[in-house]
Amino acid sequence: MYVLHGFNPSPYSVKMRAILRYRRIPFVWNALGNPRDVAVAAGLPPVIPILRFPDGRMMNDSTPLAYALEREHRERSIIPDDPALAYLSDLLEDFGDEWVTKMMFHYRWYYAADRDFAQTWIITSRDPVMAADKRSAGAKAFNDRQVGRMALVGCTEQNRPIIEDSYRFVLDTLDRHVRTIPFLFGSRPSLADFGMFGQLQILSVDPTPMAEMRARAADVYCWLLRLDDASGVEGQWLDGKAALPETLRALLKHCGETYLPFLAANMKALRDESAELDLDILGRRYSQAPFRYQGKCYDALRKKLAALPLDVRDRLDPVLEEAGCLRWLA
Ligand SMILES: N[C@@H](CCC(=O)N[C@@H](CS)C(=O)NCC(=O)O)C(=O)O
Repeated sequence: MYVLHGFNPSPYSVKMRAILRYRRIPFVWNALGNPRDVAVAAGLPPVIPILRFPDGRMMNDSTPLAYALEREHRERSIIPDDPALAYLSDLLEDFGDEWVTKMMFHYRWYYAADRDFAQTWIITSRDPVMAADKRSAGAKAFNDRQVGRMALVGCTEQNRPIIEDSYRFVLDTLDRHVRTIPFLFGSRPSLADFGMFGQLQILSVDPTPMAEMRARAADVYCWLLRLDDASGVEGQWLDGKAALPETLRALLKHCGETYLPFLAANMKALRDESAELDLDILGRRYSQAPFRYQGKCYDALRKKLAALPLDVRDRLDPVLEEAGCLRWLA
């Protein structure tokens, strides 16, 4: 049996749990104690979730984990059959994991109502029954640690309007999309759906972004409820040779205006060993310190595109070009 060590307030944990459920892979959801300790004890990077395979292997990092499951299980793959759509799914998954996460982190730790709720959610996920003084000390320590990390991930007062505008754009566009097509790439969910799901599921619980989502994009809220356990879904991929739906093109264009230029500026800052990157995003100045992991993400996206056969590139490049993504990826 697989064991998934994670916890409910963690976007990447609920992402992996939804993948395992959709794929009908039996697993135990182990959300007790501090799952981060499980990673450390296994000699893995200290991030959650961690998946224990039936043969005892332990692994973390949700994207490589999703691909490891693809190698072990053929049925109910979350990678579109068409290699051009598979690339777009990888791109939108990464956008979810690495850009939408800024929205998740910002809303959770910026507004007082969200900070208060997050403290309760996190502390009770570790231990629901704690002595009052231990509970408030633990909640405060976690709050202070996360608030102290906000600038590190770009969640600053300066960047706030960009992050909030981008949240509203994603909500509006996804809302239109799921009214016509059940999931991003057809009537079955892709890796991209799960990447977006992880972050948006948390945003659908934390009070400020939840209110915004319910008022503005109720269909997205309902899509999240469906995707949390999609074990009953049997669907088809979109035809990779047909024109992409307008809503997908709009999401890609947004990625080309926000996340991809950010990745390029981040890479340049890493190479130049600069303390800060800054660039214009959605008409405003965005800055933060460079982030090494996102340098790896950028490299992976570029290498994946470069490795695709020419006949796939002939179909994919015009789509990426029209969306303003190609100049960042090729
Ligand atoms: N790229 C990783 C990211 C995992 C991640 O950042 N997890 C967060 C919690 S959602 C974490 O463990 N952060 C470290 C910490 O809080 O100490 C993935 O896709 O799984």
